[in-house]
Amino acid sequence: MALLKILHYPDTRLKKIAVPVTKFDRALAALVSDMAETMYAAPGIGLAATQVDVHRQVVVMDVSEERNNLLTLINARVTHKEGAQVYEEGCLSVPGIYDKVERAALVRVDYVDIKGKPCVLEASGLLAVCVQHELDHLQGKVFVEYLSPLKQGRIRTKLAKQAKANL
Ligand code: K1U
Ligand code: ZN
Repeated sequence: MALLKILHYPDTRLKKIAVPVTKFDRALAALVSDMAETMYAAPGIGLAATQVDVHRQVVVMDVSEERNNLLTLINARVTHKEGAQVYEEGCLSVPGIYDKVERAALVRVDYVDIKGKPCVLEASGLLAVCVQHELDHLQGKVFVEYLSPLKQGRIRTKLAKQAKANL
């Protein structure tokens, strides 16, 4: 197992669109295991492969209090969205920034598990927020893109300062 490096906004690699997984092999299992370890260590409640510079449709999530309910979504597609909710989101690729984003309240998602078995997830509340946030990453979208251009500019300046300070 290994901790992976998480890309930080506005790294252009976060804009890449992930391709579907076609091989359900040991390399995929190792990627999922490393992503889960990286998410738990961060700590976070989700991580998309895009954030670790792997451009394949792989997401790990765990929104449980006990941190013992790992969900792995591969080749996920939202098939139904309903209602709206606003949640103050964070992102491991945008450290220290939290802001409100409106998303669907309920989502139904078709995906396959790590063995390629078809599954369906129905999610509401934080899980629904997290699914939508992670699937956005796979499409090259970071949550700050829902914010005003003014806020996005401030976030870029703040993160550039942080990056300079960490050199
Ligand atoms: O995708 C990511 O960058 C992970 C992100 C997921 C997320 C958080 C909040 C709303 C939507 C999506 C995070 O996990 S940020 C860290 C965080 O929220 C958290 C960390 C530890 C415990 C509880 C929350
Ligand atoms: Zn994120």
